[in-house]
Amino acid sequence: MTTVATSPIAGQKPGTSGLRKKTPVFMGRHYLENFVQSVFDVVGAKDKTFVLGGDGRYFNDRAAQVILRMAAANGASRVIVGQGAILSTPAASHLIRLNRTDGGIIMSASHNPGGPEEDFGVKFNMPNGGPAPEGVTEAIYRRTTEISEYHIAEAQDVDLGAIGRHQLAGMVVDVVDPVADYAALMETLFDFPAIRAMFAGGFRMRMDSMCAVTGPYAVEILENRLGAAKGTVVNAMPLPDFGGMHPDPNPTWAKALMDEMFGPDAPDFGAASDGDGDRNMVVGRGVYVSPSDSLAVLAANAHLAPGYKGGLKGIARSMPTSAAADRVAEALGLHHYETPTGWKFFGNLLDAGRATICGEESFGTGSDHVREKDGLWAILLWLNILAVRRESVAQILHGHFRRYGRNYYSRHDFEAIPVEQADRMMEALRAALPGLKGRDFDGMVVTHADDFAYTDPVDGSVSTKQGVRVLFDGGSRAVFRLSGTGTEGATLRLYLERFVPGPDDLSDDPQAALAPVIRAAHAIAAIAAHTGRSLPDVVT
Ligand code: VG1
Ligand code: CO
Repeated sequence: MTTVATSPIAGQKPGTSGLRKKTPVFMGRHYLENFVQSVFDVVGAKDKTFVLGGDGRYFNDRAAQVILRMAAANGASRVIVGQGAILSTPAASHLIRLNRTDGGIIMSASHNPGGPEEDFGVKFNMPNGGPAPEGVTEAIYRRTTEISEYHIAEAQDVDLGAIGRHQLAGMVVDVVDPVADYAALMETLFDFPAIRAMFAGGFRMRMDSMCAVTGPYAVEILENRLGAAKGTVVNAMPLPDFGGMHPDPNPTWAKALMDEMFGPDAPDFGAASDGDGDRNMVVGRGVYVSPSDSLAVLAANAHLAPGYKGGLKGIARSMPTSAAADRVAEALGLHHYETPTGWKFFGNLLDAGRATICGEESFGTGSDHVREKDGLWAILLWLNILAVRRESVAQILHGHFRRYGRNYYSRHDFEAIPVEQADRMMEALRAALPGLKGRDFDGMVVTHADDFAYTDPVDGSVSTKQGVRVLFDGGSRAVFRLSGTGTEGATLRLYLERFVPGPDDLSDDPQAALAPVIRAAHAIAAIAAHTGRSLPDVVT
């Protein structure tokens, strides 16, 4: 064992989901080591068991060896690692729970591009399988500012390609199949025979794994176990640079899938997932399903899947997510919850049995089967619903709007804004909040404006400054917040929503339906004046 003297490195503050930095930063002297030692200092490693895996991006394999040697030197008794150091985020969450471990370390920067000049990330998940709550991430951050040494074993690499038990400086390393336990869990939740029969009957699907971690999972589950045609899953091989793709499942980055689903020979159902497999985009033939609508449809139909036939305990959504799911909860007589952005805020609700299904507008949906959002889970639940209802995605979606009304929704991202400009804009916006109520922006009258704060109903912890929301007469809304996952400048996220009850006489173009809200939002925040931007970089 070696103890290495080190000194704090600035800027290791974790964001919405763990710590993300440029790969060269992570590969820099003592950087990864400082963060990992800070995690072990805060959560304790002696005699503990952890899960370890990542999304396969550049540096994943090297970082895994470093983390294993550090776990050994810090006294951990056992680490369960996905073969090849691969684990999707939901599969890691499941392994943490299944093996009753003391938590896990997941190497991923999720949807951020991977490669020598792109992004890397590390996050710690708790024994419940979920992302560390704010209190723990803050403690880890504080530790990185005072750290003076880390511990690492002097040892050769463990052969992470070989499934089975290995030894590393007195610690057990169990290399496991990354897919098997996860696939078995999915079989307990969904009606595999019904979905298999649907595929056997000619149902066609396209799954775009975007050269990220879901490839092996999707091939095993969709093609091998459910009988989808060979080749249904494309970009199925996880690559260190994601094949140059941006593994963010949205219409901009999953354009090839969108083109196919809107093209002449479109399959019945299309889906894509992100870098670490926790998010999903769902597309029908000629119809895009917005993530907020997907959450609402899944919640309304979950009882059709065996794992949820007893009904739901409650539904939770992040604040910027549209209120479509709230309408379903109200119709079902269920509690609904509004949390800050980031899956860590759902953990207590799931643990306490207050919510069964959760979702975010950013293509994340999941349930209490793990403590992370789960891309393939959402795709399988959609397949289960399609198999039972025997309707198309478009029919299901339109039926849903007829019954519950429609929450038109879009998110506009303004990327790589100089941090000072973005901060000044948010500051000015916050200062203007008290005077906004009652003001009329071209027919859009403000009924309420605040900076979202959340009190966790289970442990009472309070999170403030979670995004500025401006509500308008008639159920429209604009939300402004800065991203906590970017690694370059600031990203402004502008979330736009407009509710139309009953029969829908608006066009099918959400941007057109939202035009008055978009205009009001720009006027209120003076986005162009502060940032020089009047058009977003990414629209979802
Ligand atoms: C984004 C999304 C948020 C999600 C987070 C992590 O955060 O908006 O909903 O939970 O990414 O997702 P931000 O702070 O950039 O808006 V993942 O799949 O990238 O770990
Ligand atoms: Co992700």
